Amino acid sequence: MKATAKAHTNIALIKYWGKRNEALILPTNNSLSLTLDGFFTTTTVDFQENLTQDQFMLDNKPVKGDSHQRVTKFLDLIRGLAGKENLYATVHSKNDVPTAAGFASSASGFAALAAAGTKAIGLELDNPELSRLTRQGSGSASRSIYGGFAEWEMGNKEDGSDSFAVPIAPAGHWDVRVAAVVLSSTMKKVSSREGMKRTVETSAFYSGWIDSIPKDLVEIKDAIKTKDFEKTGSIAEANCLKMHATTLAANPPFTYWHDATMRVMQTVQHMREKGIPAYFTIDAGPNVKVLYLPEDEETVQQTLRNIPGVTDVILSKPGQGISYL
Ligand code: 2P0
Repeated sequence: MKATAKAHTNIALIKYWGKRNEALILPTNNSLSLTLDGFFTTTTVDFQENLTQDQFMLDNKPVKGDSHQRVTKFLDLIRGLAGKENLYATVHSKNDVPTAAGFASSASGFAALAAAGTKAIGLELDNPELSRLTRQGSGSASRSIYGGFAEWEMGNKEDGSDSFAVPIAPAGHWDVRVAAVVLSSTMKKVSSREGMKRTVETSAFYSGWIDSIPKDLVEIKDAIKTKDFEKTGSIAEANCLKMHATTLAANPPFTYWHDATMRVMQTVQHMREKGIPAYFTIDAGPNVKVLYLPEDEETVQQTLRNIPGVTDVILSKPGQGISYL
């Protein structure tokens, strides 16, 4: 009972930042992302009758502790759905996500685990069902089921049955590019889980963040549909700034930005003043992702590489959704 699946990571243009239910991973707002071809996880799940517990290997190394626990808890959900509670598995995962690039490998990781695990145990889930399951491993992973642009609908039911991602436009719809700008100092003191929890519970700006999301979503979906790059980029950049503003108004306050983060943000804004359409977005860490168009690739890459504190720039195109190998 073995299956292998591949999933790509995604970058949120409208951020997921807050949970209304931590156990089920139910968000306080819809989010929207672009799946990226440059960063992916490949996972093989093999359920075997003779095993007495799950085994998890990441990049050929056995994993124990919290990460193993998170995988086992997720496999419990799959076993529950299949009615095979006593069937354990070996899980082999390979991450083609440069950790330094500041992408959470949890998005591609849980999407690949959900796809391979359900197939291996003999479940046939459609994409909404797979996304709903994947969400319970890691929220942002629910969007990685699809290629191109996807929206995670928060839903409003308490059991989470209406909280899953839907496709907005496939990878082939629009060739926008993303540069992952890697900074020399990437230490992060507040995890995204802890950061969003503290923000929901204490930030004076949290209600403003939530109130602003519906308009951002309507406008960015229209901009994606009509391939309006300036509009897409400016909404994404402003949404990112709002998310990060909530952390400054939390108690205790915190920020994911470093000095080099600010330098990259200012350089991107400066590129725009020079006529190059480029926009930034930042997740729960100091690294910056820059959206640009293919014709500006050389200029954008060179400009970003010249910023003090930048150690690498990794380029990516829109990526595909889940595939089975
Ligand atoms: C996002 N982030 O929309 C946002 C933007 C970080 C900033 O999703 O607790 O690893 O596993 O649901 O998905 C990071 O959070 O959190 C994240 P869990 P996840 O991509």
